Amino acid sequence: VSKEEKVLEQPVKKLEKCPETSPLLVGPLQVEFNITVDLELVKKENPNVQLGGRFKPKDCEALQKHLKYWLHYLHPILQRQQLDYGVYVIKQDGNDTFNKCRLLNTGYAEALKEYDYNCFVFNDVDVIPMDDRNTYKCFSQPRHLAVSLDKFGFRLPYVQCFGGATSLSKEQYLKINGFPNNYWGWGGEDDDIYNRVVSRGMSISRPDSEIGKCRMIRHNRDKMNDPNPQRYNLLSHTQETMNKDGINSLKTQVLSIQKLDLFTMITVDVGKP
Ligand code: BGN
Repeated sequence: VSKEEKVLEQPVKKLEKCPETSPLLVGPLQVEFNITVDLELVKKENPNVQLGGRFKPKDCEALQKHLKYWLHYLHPILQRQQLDYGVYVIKQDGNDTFNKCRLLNTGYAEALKEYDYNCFVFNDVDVIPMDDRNTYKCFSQPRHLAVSLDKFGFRLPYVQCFGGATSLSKEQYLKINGFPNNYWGWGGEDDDIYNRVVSRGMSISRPDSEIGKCRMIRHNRDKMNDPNPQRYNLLSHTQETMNKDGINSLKTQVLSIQKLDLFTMITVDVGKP
């Protein structure tokens, strides 16, 4: 997930440069001169190009700063864990209010179209495990992996906490009808998932607090990810809403699937609140 939901007191350092090799490149292109070109259409298809033909990448620092560290640490860990895995980065298109669970649900559905995965780890791009014995696999109960975050003083902030990085088998995920689609902005969606898990008779499994240590990359809150004032109300109705709201009611549009060197990038239109 390419937007994050945490606010931190520390000032964020200056934005870093884009990587030497852009992760967005697709390689060989078809170049033809017998097609009609409509400049109005070229303009529409390139909405980020400004007057005078100016362009400046704007999500570079997020993509690169967080994802680059995640890939650097996780790929070796996942291989040492001898997992049969794939990395999918699910990015919300546009600049409207963030909807994390729609992205996660879309990632689940798209990954399954490519391979018969039976386990799904949902990892915030800014959360990185500090011990490779924290196995990124599925357990007999849904697993909370990010149990001792540095930003919470390496302690679980509350027992129902189920955010940062979690794993659910396909069966466990389907049992809770996936994740809620109606949480916009920051907060509560992870607690809703917790409610779903418990209301289906499951419990949360966790590594111990030493093995479960994780670091979170410090950053300011993203634009369009303000705390959701509706989260308390939504959370009090999980039981009633979860059967009709979830993977069985997901309505997002996949805009692109890019196979890059170290991950598959899926860009998604999640709609608007
Ligand atoms: C909780 C948030 C979670 C968030 C954690 C950690 C809510 C719902 C109302 C009680 N839950 O308070 O979404 O992951 O903090 O930051 O705000």
